[in-house]
Amino acid sequence: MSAETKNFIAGKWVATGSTFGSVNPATGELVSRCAEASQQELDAAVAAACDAFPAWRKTPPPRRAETLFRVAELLKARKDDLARWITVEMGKVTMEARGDVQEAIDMARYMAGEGRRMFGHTAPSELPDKFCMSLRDPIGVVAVITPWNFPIAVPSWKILPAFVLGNTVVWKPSSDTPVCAAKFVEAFVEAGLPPGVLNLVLGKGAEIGDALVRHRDVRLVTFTGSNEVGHRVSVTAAETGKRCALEMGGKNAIIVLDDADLALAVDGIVWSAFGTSGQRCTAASRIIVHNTVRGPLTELLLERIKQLKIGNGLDPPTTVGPVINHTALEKIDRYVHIGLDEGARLLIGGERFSKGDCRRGCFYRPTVFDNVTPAMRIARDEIFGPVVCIIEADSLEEAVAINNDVPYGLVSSIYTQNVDRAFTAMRELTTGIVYVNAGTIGSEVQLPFGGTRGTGNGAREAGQAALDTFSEWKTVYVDYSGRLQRAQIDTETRHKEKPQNENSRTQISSVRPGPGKTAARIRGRFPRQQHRRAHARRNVAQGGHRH
Ligand code: UN1
Repeated sequence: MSAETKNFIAGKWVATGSTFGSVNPATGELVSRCAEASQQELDAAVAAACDAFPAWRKTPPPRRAETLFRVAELLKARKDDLARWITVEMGKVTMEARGDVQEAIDMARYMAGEGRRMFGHTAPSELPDKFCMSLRDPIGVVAVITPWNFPIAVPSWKILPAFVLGNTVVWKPSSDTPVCAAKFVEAFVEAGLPPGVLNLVLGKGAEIGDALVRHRDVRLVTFTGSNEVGHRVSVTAAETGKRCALEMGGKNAIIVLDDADLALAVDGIVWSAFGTSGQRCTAASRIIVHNTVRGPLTELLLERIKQLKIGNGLDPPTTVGPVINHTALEKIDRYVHIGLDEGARLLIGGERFSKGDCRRGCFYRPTVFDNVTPAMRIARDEIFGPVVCIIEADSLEEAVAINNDVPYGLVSSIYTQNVDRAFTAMRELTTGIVYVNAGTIGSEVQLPFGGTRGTGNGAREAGQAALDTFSEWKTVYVDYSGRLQRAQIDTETRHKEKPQNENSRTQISSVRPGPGKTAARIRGRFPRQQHRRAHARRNVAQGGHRH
């Protein structure tokens, strides 16, 4: 068990009057008592983030990035320890917990690299002697609200780009994984992040999370979690005039065509459907299979599922850990009964697993339904557990149509050995992420992550796209003509101008050093001041703006 887990505000760990417990889903044991933030701590956290913002935003980005590089090193040194906390607090098996930490290390390195890039754009102007560019500016105080299924990786997708771009953060992690959150914050503290740049508030979403989204000094809310809560976040953000980036549910499918390598497809299905016990927004919960290969695919799949080992994620042979809590367990069980009532056929699983030590935890058997039709609720709703539906299709076109016809649009995958079909699918699948000959999980930090339809609101995380989510574009026009130049207006008259006289600027600028002439001598012939005076005279004579 860990000592009491506290809030982190303005560079200090802060206890409060009331606490809540974090519980190990594999054993039911208490992991830590955690200090629950009230409105008072929330206000202090937002005030600290506001106060820290001016200096942090003016810190040169390469300096900000140095802190991120140090965070990467600290996470790397603590990978085993952090992974252990992840398994203890949310249940995923050790190998996956290490992947969770690795994803944050990768993101820290990638975003730290942005400290020396963070490219803006230059574009030509329609007017002479005018320079145009766009630059990235931070937004201000960012509210970061994160789920329990990736207690380190998902927060890193939000906090690291926010920081390199010069924002400050108030972070409310899931109340199921507060210890992992505090451990992540420790890495930032040791990396030398200035006080107030990162603040942590612990508590329930409905209370402290809602107050954070509502807070008038928060400029951007970035949220990953359920559609139900995401919708509320989005309404509150709109009411209070904030930007908001949402990452929500999925009902991801793997399409298996009749020319697919079936053994490879089964590897992808087992990993995508039962990895993290199906508790990824990227998990595969639908298999859309060509009817001619449904039999052999199902047989291979059931064979592989029988080899999975359910148990505590800390035990090396375990391949499927617990689900997060009893509420999740009940929801999964409820959906299994909905599936049976709808007429789907249960092939394996469909019940809790409570053998031996598992009786104390929240375990559910990997579950497969077939005879599922696209209209059934188990084929449309996000269950967020180890449950997968097999749906038949007669063609690529039908498979794609079934894939696209759900309220979510995060990931789809297709197994085929035909390059024409693969490219057709890449074009026609309407999800934010598409895999060919790989399952639905395995996103990498250097590419955009996010989905269409009910999965999100268009914002993306990771990759270069994250920079747009966490910054404002500032467009800068520099007019060095020394006169009023009107965009869209003075562009029209220029081509009608009469040939210019001897003193005109065009002539000046057209002089090039010829043989025996040097640039310095030419500058000497047309000194700056003389040039300006000539301009001023012409401007007066010609009524202002023209040459
Ligand atoms: C999530 O499920 O919330 O591709 C994130 C993946 C991981 C990220 C998952 N890299 O499954």
